Amino acid sequence: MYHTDCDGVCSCTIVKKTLKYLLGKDAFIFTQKQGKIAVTTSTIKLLKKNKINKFITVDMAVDEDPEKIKKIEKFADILIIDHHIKKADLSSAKTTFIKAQDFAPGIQPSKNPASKMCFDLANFMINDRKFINELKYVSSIGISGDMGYDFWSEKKFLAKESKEKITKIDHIISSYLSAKGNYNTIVNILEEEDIERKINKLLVENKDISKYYFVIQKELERLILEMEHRAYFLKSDKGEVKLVFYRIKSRYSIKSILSNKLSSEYFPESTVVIEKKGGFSARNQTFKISMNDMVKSATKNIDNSSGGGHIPAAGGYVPDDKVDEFFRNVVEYIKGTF
Ligand SMILES: [Mn+2]
Repeated sequence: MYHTDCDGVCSCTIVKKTLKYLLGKDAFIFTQKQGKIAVTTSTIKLLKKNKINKFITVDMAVDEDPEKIKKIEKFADILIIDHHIKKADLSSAKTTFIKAQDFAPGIQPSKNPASKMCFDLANFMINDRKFINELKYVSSIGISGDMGYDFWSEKKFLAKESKEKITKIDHIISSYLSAKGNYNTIVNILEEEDIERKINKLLVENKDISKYYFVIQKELERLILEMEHRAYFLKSDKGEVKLVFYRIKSRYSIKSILSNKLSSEYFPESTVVIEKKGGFSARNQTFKISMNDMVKSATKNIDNSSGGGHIPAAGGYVPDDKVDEFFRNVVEYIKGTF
């Protein structure tokens, strides 16, 4: 089970290929609905119905709801590989729980995408250079998706000169996921043997996939054009923008792409929150304000809400009629930081 974003798709591909390599078995792969970051009740039913007795989750904050994991432990062994900030310790006789903050304590967990962790774990077990390089290539796309490329090229894990090409592939994949949501389609492409050589043909020049890049770019342009009069801007006495809170309407799952873009290109010093139908995506890449803490605090008194993530990025959900309350809580929180 994998997260519905580029890092999730790449993590899933790495684990699926590794299982095939080591055991000769093809894993059954699936996602939950966008934004459902802990295990849902329907997932437990699905696993039971298919008599699954080995369950692996990647890039999912399943520790947000430990009870659901306890239920799955009754019929399956579990492996959890994730880099969201730890909320509960799920380690047990049945569950192997690997969080970035324990796996690599010296590295900011948000900079250690699940694809990088999955790659490192596979690398411990496999000596085949060619196979490992294929996994590394897939991990580079996932790392780019979680905005970790520069960090890992400074650490000499990734090549600086490949950044442009990998970023482009990441953007094509992320656009396809947000417009179409056929996550397994991308995994099926990325798991191809020799994918680095084939990726132009299978993805970049494949119009059924890459056309969505332009669809999403156009939608981003529209939303950015309308932002000036639709978004709320909280400013300091000196006139610096401290918070952009933007409620959008769009037919695409575009919140995190938009918040990434606004935060990196327009408001690198501010907090950016994008909300659509109660779902939200928050970003602040200064690392001075934790989005995880902000979101937890702003949702804590709202029933049926959820939220959390990383220091620079977090997401979650509040019921539609509670968005105003959530908005006020976010404004109060940011006011308390300057
Ligand atoms: Mn991730």
